[in-house]
Amino acid sequence: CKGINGLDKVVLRGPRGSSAEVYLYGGHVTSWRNDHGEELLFVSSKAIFKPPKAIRGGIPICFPQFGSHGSLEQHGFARNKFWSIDIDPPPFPTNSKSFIDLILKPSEEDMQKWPHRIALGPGGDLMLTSRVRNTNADGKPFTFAFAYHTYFSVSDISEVRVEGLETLDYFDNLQNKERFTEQGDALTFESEVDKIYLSTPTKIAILDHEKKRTFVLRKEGIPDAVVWNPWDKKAKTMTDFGDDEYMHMLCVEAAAVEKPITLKPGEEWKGRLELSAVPSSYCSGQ
Ligand code: TA6
Repeated sequence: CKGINGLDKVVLRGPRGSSAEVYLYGGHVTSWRNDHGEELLFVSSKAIFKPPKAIRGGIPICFPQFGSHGSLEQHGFARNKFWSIDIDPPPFPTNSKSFIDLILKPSEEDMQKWPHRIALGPGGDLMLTSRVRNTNADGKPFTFAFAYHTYFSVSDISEVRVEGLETLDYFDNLQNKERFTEQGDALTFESEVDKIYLSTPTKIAILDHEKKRTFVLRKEGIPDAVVWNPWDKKAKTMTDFGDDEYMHMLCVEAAAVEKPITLKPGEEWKGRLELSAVPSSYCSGQ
């Protein structure tokens, strides 16, 4: 169905009786609601739904690079492009009856194409799977970085903990991307954070005290994780971000950044992220 500014909006719905829903603009998930219809993703009230500006929130796909590499556009072109429905998708394992297959082709004549499946699972889980195959006929390898830049909606960032990244090494984007080692406790937040955690476990948990809710990320083929909150000062510099919205969001992003992925001709990479939101009895300060 037609969405904002002509961007095709697609809606995935959960099974009968469930209010689970996923909204998509192109390859960009902009809403994920649980069985009770509660919104689980953050999208700024000032988000711009008009390419080439990426929508501020939801799950932008950063591809084929992460970050700004000089003249290349920040976080790659994928999140600013129009995607199309893939009528001949490759096999994607899914136990969901509610899914959509999309394809990103940078241009008609370009041989490269990147299939992507978004599925709403039986319990309202959200599954994203992306495939990248090197179809270069000239024998050249294809190297890329990747991230599902996920904006989670939280009640109050000062009462959120992240578990699963303790003791890991990370690059700190706020300290010249220098490498540090995380301390042994769960992460808590009281100022701007912009860290790329390296070779993280498959499972990462984000505990929201007030909502008594835990987001669980399970990822395959995507070794790193970026944690980002702009906090107040940085938020004020972003025209598509409300001044106090930083209190109600946290980005925890499944990413392949430290070691970009290189595919020889004919080789394929598959990345998969499964998100769930479960009730939790976490008490802050535990
Ligand atoms: O996810 C971390 C990050 O790379 C931050 O450095 C910040 O730039 C954020 O992405 C948002 O980037 P964007 O281009 O969407 O404004």
